Formats: sequence, structure tokens, C-alpha cells
Amino acid sequence: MAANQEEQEQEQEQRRRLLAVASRFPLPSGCRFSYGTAGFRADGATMAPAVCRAGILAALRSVKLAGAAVGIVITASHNPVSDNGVKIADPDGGMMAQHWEPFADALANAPDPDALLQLVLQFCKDEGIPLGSQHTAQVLLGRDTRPTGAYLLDAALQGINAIVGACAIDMGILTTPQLHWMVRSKNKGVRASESDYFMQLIGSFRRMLELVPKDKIGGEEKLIVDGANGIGGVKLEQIKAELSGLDINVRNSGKEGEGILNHMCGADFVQKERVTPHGFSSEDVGVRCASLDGDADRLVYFRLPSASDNRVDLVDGDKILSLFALFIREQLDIVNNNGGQANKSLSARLGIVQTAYANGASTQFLKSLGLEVAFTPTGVKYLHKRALDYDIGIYFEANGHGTVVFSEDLISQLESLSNELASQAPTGSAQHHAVMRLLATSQLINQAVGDALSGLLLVEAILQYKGWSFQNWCELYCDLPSRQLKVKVKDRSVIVTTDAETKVSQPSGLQELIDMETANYTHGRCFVRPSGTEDVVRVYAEASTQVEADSLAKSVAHHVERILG
Ligand code: NG1
Ligand code: ZN
Repeated sequence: MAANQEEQEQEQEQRRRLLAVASRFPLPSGCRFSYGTAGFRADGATMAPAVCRAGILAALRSVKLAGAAVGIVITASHNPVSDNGVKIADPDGGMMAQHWEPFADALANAPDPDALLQLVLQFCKDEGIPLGSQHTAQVLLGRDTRPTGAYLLDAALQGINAIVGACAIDMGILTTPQLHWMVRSKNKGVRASESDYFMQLIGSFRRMLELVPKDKIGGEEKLIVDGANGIGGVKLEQIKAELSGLDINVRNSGKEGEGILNHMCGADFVQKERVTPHGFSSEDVGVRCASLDGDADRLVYFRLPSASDNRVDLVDGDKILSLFALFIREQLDIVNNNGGQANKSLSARLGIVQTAYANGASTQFLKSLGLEVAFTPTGVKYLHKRALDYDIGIYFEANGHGTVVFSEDLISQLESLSNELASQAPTGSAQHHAVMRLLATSQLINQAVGDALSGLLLVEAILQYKGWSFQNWCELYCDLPSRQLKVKVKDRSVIVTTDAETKVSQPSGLQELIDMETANYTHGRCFVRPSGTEDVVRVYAEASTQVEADSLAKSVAHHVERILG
């Protein structure tokens, strides 16, 4: 067959497949999807058309990027079990590039098969994506434990297979960060299976513990983990026996009958409600506890201070970030203050990235350490991107999503320094140990995306290294009282913000009202922004007492209601 004729036939086949798949997943009338900070989200039972189209999108993204592996995760994270969602991971393991989001929206909302076909053809023409000819695409898929997961996986597979030359690889039921890690590893050309992920976590955790100073060994090993009845608890059960030096007890592990996903448990519940999750009792008073969310990309710690009420002492993402920053900064100092041997020092720019939701006390603490703190709008994609500007970038949202990213250049500097130091003193100097701790940290932490399991192991390793109790960690700084409220409005897009979402530019007059209210409180801070994932406007306030924070949030919420309601 002539090459030209073959090409034409493939093009026909491509059109036929797109029309066929779009007619198998018609968009119910009145349904509108928007690719927000968390991809597409809705009631799981209504998600198949959007997930199928996300399959098409992911395959096209892979074609565009010369066949590099792209990921699809089917999850609605910390949201109720009946919800579901889908998001796409780019080849570096991060979130899909933002400039494809408008196309994602248009594709998900294409009203009929013809409209969908035309949209894809036009987009491919504009982006120079070679449809129907010689090309490859690969998409790795993962899903959480939600009951709609299998059905939505099938919709995603059908979407991927609607692109000629695309290959879908189902990686099974995974935590969100596992899938992101696999995509990143696959494209780096390193081993990328689930057992490779576990081996990396277990191996680097062991190396971290081997580097704990002898006089610090013997701290609090017992840890109770609230798995939110999601996938994180299941995975932790699988590896906990291999985590020597830690005695982990998993609650809300997702086992049949133990409870409902994210219901009265999990990182979101504990961080927002600040009360004991389901499955804990007075016997757990005083023990160090951690809480994951349903897809294990958020992590917070807590402790039950007393049996007389259900309040918890919370260690949120900001305090996890502060612990990581303190530790990494300490290791860099050890490496660089090595008796004046300047020729072996490292030039590493360490930077912290937060959002406006970070507790003001955490920012002040980080700045008091002399660290550079940058702010971005809410959403991991912004934080992650900003963190990549540093040699070591640490970012966290207060809700417990965050990680540490290391530049390739710093990793190679650390590796050669480590080799050089090993040849000088085989038993290891303090400087060499610090270099090895930084290298082990870069292995232990998931550099693709926030990962509750890897974050938890890094926290545990650092607490052991420092010989710290939960109490020592809590006392790093004292959180300013804060309050977060949601206001239901007709159209949240009426609010436009600037300055990393800390100021309202529209509607005019609202910012002046917020400033006026805030001025009534000592240490008052307040901002409002439209949520990227829910149909609400969020109000955040901080002040010197809880009563004041509550009252500031409430009065600003009233203004928002009055102006937009
Ligand atoms: P929105 O709904 O845009 O506030 C929420 C969280 C984000 C992030 C996304 C993704 C807060 C205040 N907002 O976004 O931090 O986690 O969900 O799930 O926690
Ligand atoms: Zn999550």
C-alpha cells in the first residue's frame, strides 16, 4: 500500500474512533466540567464522559511530547466516597501544563461527537500534534479505592484507545503520589514499578536511621496512622513490617467494615475540624498520630492531649514544612561550616514556598531562621513550579500537601562530594554524614508531588535524628488562631484577586471593607478568594485570639454575602 494511502486510512480510522467513543459517552444535558486545581471533579456516577475525554487528552499530551509517558489518576482525594475525579500528570510527574487546561475544558464540554472531533482536529492542527500517522503515546493509569473507580477506569481506557497508536498501562489501585512517581521514574528511564517505589522508600528510610547520632537513638517509636479508610492505609500495612525502627499501628485502614472513606477521619477532617478522628479512643492519649487523606497526598500529625474532650493538638502542613526546613538547613550548615575547608562547600539556594493559608506564625518562624519565603496562589501546580526555582525548594499547603524538590545540579554536587569525602575518611566525618542525609532525603521524599507516605517517613526519620518528641515539634512555634469559612455565592468568578490571592481587585470596594475590618484586630490578617474546586468563596482570618479570628472571618463573610450573595 502506498504510504500516502496508508496515512489517509489511518486518518479515517482516527476520526472513526473519536466519533465512536464520543457517542458511547454522551454528555448529559446541563453537565459542565471545569479542569480546576484538582482536575475534573463531580459525583462519581456522572463522571464517565469527563474521564473518557481526559483519556483522549492524556493520549494527545503524550503524542505531543514525543511519546513520553503521561499519567491519569482517578480519585476525588479527601472528598466524600460518592465523588470522583480525574487529573493528568505530565512526564515530569507534576500536574499537566496549565496552558492545556482551556482545551481540557472545551473537550470535556463538547456537546456531541462531531463537535468533539472538530475540536480535537483543530487543537492538533494548532499544536502540531501528528494525528493518525506514525507516532506513539503511553498513558499510565492509577485509581483509588472508590467504588466508581473501576467503571471510570474503563471510560479512561476507552478514551486513550480512541487515539491511534496510544498504549494504556493500568498500574492498579494506588495512592495518587505513587502514580506521579511512576510517571516521573518511567520518563527518567529508571525502574518504575510499585515494588521499586517501596524499595526506594524503605531503603532511604533505613539509610536515614543509620545516620541517626548514637546518643539520639531510642526515642518515641510508636506511631498511630489514620488511613482515612483509603488507599494510603492499605499501602502502609503492606510495608510497615519492613520499616524497622518504627512501630506503626494503622487505624481506618480501609479494611471491610472499618468505616467510610474520608468520613469523620483523614487529614482533611482532622485539619479542618481539629477533633479526634473515628477509630481513636482515650487509650491513645499522648501518642504521636498521623492522618492521611483518601488518596494519600496529604499528611498532618496530631495528638490527643486528654481523655476528657475530643480536641486534638494539630501539627499541620506548615509545621511539617518547618521541621523539614530546619533539618535541611542544619545539614547544609554542617556541610558548609566544615572547619573552613571552603573548597568542599556547597552552593545551595534553599527556598520555602507557601500560600496565604500558611499560618502567619510559621512564616515568621521560617523568616527568623533567615530563610527565603515565597508565596504563590493556592494550588500545588503553583507551589511546585516556584519551588523548582531553588536548589532545594520546600513547599507545603497548611492542609498537608507538600514536598521537597532538589535540583539535578545539587544532587550531582552532593554525590561527588560524598565520594570525595568517603575516600578521605572511610568511617565518615560529620560533614560526610550530613551530605549522606541530604542524599537520602532526596531519595526518601517524593519529588514528583506531595506524598503522605514518603513525607511521614521523612518526619519520623527527622524526629529520630533530633531525638525529638511530638511535644518538642509542637513547640517550634505557636500557631496564631485562625478561622476558615465558606460563603456560597451565585457566581464565585466575580471575585478577582491579586498579590498571590491576598488582595481583592474586583468587585471594587470589597478590599477596602476587608482592610477596615482587619484594622480592628491586633495581628489581624484576612483574605478572600474564590475556591478552585468548589462553588464557594473562601474567607480566611487570623488574629491574636480565637474569638477575634472567628469574629473577623464572620464579619468579612457577611460583606461577601451582601455584595455577591
Ligand atoms: P480550593 O478549593 O481552590 O481552595 C482546595 C485546597 C487547596 C488544594 C485544592 C486541591 C484549601 C484552602 N484549598 O482548593 O489547598 O488542596 O483543594 O485539592 O485547603
Ligand atoms: Zn488528596
